[in-house]
Amino acid sequence: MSNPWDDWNHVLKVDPDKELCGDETFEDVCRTGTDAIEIGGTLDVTAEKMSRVVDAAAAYDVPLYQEPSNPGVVIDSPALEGYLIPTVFNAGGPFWITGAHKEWVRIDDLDWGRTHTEAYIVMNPDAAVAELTNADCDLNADDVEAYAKVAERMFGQEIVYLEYSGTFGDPRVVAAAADALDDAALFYGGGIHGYESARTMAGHADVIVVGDLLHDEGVDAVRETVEGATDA
Ligand code: 1GP
Repeated sequence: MSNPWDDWNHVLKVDPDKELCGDETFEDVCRTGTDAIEIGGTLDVTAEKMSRVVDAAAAYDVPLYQEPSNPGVVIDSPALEGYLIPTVFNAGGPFWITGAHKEWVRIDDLDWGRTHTEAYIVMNPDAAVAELTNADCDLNADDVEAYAKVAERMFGQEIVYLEYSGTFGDPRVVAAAADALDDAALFYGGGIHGYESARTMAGHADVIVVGDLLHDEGVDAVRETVEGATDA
């Protein structure tokens, strides 16, 4: 069975709590050449902010996915191609592994056909996601490889997401995660800031995710990362 992300190299993550640069619009964002837009953020996200981004990007031809950080921000919109639901495998307690999910599955008529899960391995202890989930980020390449295997082989995860949010990760660790996986797709996110960094990580991961660059530098910088990912 094919997955939507089988053909992706590049995902742009839009944080609904952050502004776009200058007078850039969502039309500009959708024309960066990214393969998909993931809408989500760790802090201060609301359903209303989510809807604003989805509505603004709906008119353009890029698949939109919501990545909710908690059940309260999940929105139902026909403009969404689907949902990417994170589980933090190295969280400090069960809430971010099954606890939040146990609340989320109570949503009426949950559309499983459009729902996919991501096994997060959080690597940057200073990132908001690490603090929120109390993640154990003291992991070497062997640990990451082991988590990736647990995610794929024991929990049947189709996406393993190596999350260095806010900092550029160690390519050797990304390579180790890639080696550990047979079928699951490896997503890498964190600190990608231009052509070279995109190309480096896309040389190991199946999909690279670019986040802050959009809000800090804008669409031209993002376009370079699309090129780097495509050339890898
Ligand atoms: C964040 O993995 C993404 O969830 C992207 O990270 O913001 O550092 O690009 P950056």
